[in-house]
Amino acid sequence: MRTSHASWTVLLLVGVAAACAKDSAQQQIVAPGSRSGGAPIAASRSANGDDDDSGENAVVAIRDDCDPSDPGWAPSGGCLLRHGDVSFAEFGALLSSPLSLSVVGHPAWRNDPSYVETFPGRTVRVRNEGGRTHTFTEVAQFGGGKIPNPALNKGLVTAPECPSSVDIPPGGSMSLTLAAGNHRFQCCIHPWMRAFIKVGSHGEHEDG
Ligand SMILES: [Cu+2]
Repeated sequence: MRTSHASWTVLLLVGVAAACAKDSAQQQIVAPGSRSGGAPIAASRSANGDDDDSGENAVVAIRDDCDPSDPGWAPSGGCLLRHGDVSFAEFGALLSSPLSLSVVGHPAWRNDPSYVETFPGRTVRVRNEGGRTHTFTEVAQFGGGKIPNPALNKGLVTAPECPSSVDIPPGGSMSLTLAAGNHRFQCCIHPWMRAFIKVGSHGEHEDG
C-alpha cells in the first residue's frame, strides 16, 4: 500500500513537472489521503466566512454524483462516492441531446464554482470531491478531452493540452498559483466540466 501510494505520487510529480514547463501556472497535485491533501478545503473556506476579498485563497470542488451501488461504473474505475444517485445508464443518456450537435454531459459532473475571481499570489485549491477520476487542466481554448470515446467528445476538437493532462483521482487535490489574467480550465475526461478563473491585477475589486 505504501509502495503504490509513493509511486502514484511520483507519477503525479512527473506530470506536474511537465505541465509546469509549458504553463505559466504553478501547480502542485496531492495524492488522496496524504497529509497535505486532506481536510483543509472546507476549513479554509469557513475560516472567517468571507469571500475572495478577505485575502483567503479560492477553492474549487470537482464534483460528480455517481451511484456506488451501480455495477455499471466498475469497468471504468468504479465509483468511490459513499452516496450518489446517478447510474451509469443515466450518465450515458445525458451525454447528448437531440437538440445539440455537441456533447451536453450530465450536469452533476461539474466544477463548483465554475467561475472564480481571485488575485495574483493567492492560491486556488482544487479538490476532487467526486467518485470518479477527473482532470482540471488549463487550456488555451475549451475543447474535447483525451478519452477515445466519441460520445464524451461529440462535436469537439481535442484540446491540445488534454492528451498529457494529469488525472486527479477521487480525494486528490491540487494547488494553483496563477498569473494575472483569464484562465480556462476543463476536465479532459468530461469536457463539459469547465471553469474560468479570472485573476485580477490589483489587490481588490475594481468598480464596474
Ligand atoms: Cu471529469
